[in-house]
Amino acid sequence: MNTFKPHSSHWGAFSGRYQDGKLEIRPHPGDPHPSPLLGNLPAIADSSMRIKRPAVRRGWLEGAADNAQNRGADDYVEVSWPTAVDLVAAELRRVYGDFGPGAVFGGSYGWSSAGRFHHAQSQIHRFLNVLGGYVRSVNTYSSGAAMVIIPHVLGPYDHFDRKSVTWDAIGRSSELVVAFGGMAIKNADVHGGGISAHIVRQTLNGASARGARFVLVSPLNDDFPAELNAQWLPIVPGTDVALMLGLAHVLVREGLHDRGFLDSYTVGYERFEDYLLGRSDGVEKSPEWASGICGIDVDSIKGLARAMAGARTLITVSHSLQRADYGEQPVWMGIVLAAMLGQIGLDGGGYAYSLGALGNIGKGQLAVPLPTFSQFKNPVPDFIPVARIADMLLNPGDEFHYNGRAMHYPDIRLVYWAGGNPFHHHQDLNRLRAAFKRPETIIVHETAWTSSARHADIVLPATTTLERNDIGAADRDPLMVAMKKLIEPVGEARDDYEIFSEIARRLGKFENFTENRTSKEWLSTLFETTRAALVAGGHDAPDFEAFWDHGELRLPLKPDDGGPACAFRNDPLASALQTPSGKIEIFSETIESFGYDDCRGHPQWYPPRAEAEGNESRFPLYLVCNQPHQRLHSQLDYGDFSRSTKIKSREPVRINPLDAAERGISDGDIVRLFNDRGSCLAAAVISEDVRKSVMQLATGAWFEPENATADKTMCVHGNPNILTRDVGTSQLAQGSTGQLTKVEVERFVGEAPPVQIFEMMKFMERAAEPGGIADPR
Ligand SMILES: Nc1nc2c(c(=O)[nH]1)N[C@H]1C(S)=C(S)[C@@H](COP(=O)(O)OP(=O)(O)OC[C@H]3O[C@@H](n4cnc5c(=O)[nH]c(N)nc54)[C@H](O)[C@@H]3O)O[C@H]1N2
Ligand SMILES: Nc1nc2c(c(=O)[nH]1)N[C@H]1C(S)=C(S)[C@@H](COP(=O)(O)OP(=O)(O)OC[C@H]3O[C@@H](n4cnc5c(=O)[nH]c(N)nc54)[C@H](O)[C@@H]3O)O[C@H]1N2
Ligand SMILES: [Mo]
Repeated sequence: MNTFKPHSSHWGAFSGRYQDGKLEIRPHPGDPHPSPLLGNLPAIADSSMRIKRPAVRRGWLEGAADNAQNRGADDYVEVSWPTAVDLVAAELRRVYGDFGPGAVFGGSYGWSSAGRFHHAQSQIHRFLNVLGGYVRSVNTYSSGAAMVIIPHVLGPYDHFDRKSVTWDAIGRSSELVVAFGGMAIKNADVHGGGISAHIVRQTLNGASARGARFVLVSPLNDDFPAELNAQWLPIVPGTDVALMLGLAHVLVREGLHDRGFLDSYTVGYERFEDYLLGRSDGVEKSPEWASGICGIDVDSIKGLARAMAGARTLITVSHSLQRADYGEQPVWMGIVLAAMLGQIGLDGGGYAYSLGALGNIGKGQLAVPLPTFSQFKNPVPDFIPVARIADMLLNPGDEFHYNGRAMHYPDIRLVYWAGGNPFHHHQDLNRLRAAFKRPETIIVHETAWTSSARHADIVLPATTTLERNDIGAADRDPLMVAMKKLIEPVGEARDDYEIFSEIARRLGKFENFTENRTSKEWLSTLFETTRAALVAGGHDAPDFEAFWDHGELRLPLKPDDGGPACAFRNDPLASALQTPSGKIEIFSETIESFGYDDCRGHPQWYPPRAEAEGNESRFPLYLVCNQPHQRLHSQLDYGDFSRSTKIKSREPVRINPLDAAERGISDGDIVRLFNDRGSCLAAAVISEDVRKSVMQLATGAWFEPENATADKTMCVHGNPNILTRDVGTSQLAQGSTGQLTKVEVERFVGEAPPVQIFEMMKFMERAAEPGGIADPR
């Protein structure tokens, strides 16, 4: 009889037991609302989607001329581990030798898995740094625009992401929470690195029972839990800035704005007010003006503005708002609106960016550092904003702008990825397919045959966390977990650490990479950082063996001091913000000095690009491409819970009844969504919870091209990134704009091409090991 052993994941702590060929999962007993996403885990143990052996794309292996054109459509040849490692080592030696580290792209963006040591991003970055470095990526798909605008106008991103308004403060003090983009409970199911207690639902309900009111500004009605009875303002997507300006206008016209706060704590309000009242551009941003853009009626705008001025009000702005054209603006304008209300720094009031987007945001701060595997230093100065990958591969040498700098795209020969899925996360997949034909070599470590693996030249099978021991711990979560190995490696899968160690050995860098430690030795070494801090703080501090035997360790939290915003309010000189003026920058001289036409000195309204281009008549529907409730991104789309939500094997797309009726679409129909960039099939779900003229198709259905050799192909499964635009938020941040796009939809007539992505990969015979490769040892 196997016993249940502790483990952890992005979607919760749990214990697991593998017996009779089945993995059983029990959520952590301390978790008040365990996530249903745990239901995707058992498939890891037995899915045909797991990569069993190293595999090499045939065209690359044979060195055929122009073979890169066949990426995404080629066969794979399984090879032995020694051969695979030799191939990778020889190719790295060639590229580093001939072109240097500036020709290697190792950005390798992605969530990988929980676990402080076997964290694929840390592993690959350390490995590439040992070889001399790599071109990196900066910022995230999550928060690309906010990470650049917030430091200019409020201070370090970290301060306002990690040390902002807490759930405790909302439970205690908020009277009105106005959530732009909502706080969908499904999003708080996950947190990168682990989450031991899902508390968002109970906190919101507690505040509601105390009498707090909630307003949901969103094109979807389920971005707040239903039981909150939030007031739903069904906004036209991409128009929050117009609504915020309309609210600000009411505050000024009715004398409800806090002049004292604006004078003491902000700079540049006057210039913004010139814009707001139309003195600078002749357009008053009145509620009537706002209503015509955002679709919320004038009385609701006026009523909300007055309510906000008359209560302890918290404004939240979700990540999703800034993952769109000019995404810097709603983040900034939300800050300005909160500043006008004068409540920034008050308990349960003011402004919180991205609260609810992940389960641990808004929890307390840990009082001790977590174990961290050093990535070493990267000497290569070149980088891209993360979502500019296709631009980089397609346009080496071209100039682009980022945060006040003119930069050039590097010339990339080799791409190395571990722990991310660009064919999940990137926009305009037909364009990404073209971009992925450019490098000479693409190497991917993956656990499963994702679309990114299917576009690589060398695919190395990685273990999942279930197949290895690790330490589970995450920012803002007090539970450290002894993640114990639950199953044997599937097929010939190996840990990323082991794979990199072997390649490093071939390249004479074994000691540099491993410091001569085994995985097990690394776990106890890394644990020491936290243990030493516990000792120094006078806390209980077990040694590694005791922690491992016990299975978990509770870490101390810092007291909730309200964070930098509260300190600034209490003493604006001693605790000045880390902005050029030391205050909230309603006008930023720095940003103005960059001279960008798509992000100027104060927040303002820009019509979304599709509207400006006049595409709205051919593609009249907004598509909201948000995070899936049934999985984390693309991870475990082959898992039981995710697959249980498919309809006729397709991803569900929600459509408003009026839009469906206009097009003769019924519930359960297979439909085709399309625009100039591409198309996909999905299954219609008719729902009143989406605003008229809006559809919703979550991200993460594994991309399956109808025709892998065509330049432009349809996805038969329902991946929205075949439709989204690959363009940066603005020249300031160059963030991803994947949340929104415009499309048309029709009922699919005839026999729909089958979804085969979850069928077993077909291989050529395990070929005779390729000759002609000199053994580099
Ligand atoms: N249209 C649109 N696109 C979006 C978004 C959107 O809102 N709309 N959201 C964006 C956002 S916010 C994000 S964060 C990204 C997410 O994009 P990603 O983080 O790239 O997505 P994941 O599916 O989590 O990819 C992680 C991959 O790592 C693999 N993996 C897991 N553990 C290991 C391991 O131990 N070793 C190795 N080698 N591999 C491992 C998994 O199998 C999986 O394929 O998507 C972005 N894309
Ligand atoms: N279950 C689950 N949870 C997740 C993830 C996941 O993959 N699965 N991914 C995690 C990650 S990496 C991140 S970064 C966060 C992302 O956090 P977010 O980006 O905030 O999450 P989304 O679900 O993409 O978007 C939230 C909601 O914003 C609304 N919205 C879209 N456009 C607009 C708009 O123009 N105006 C307004 N007012 N609302 C709009 C949509 O209705 C959408 O449901 O989620 C995290 N949580
Ligand atoms: Mo994200």
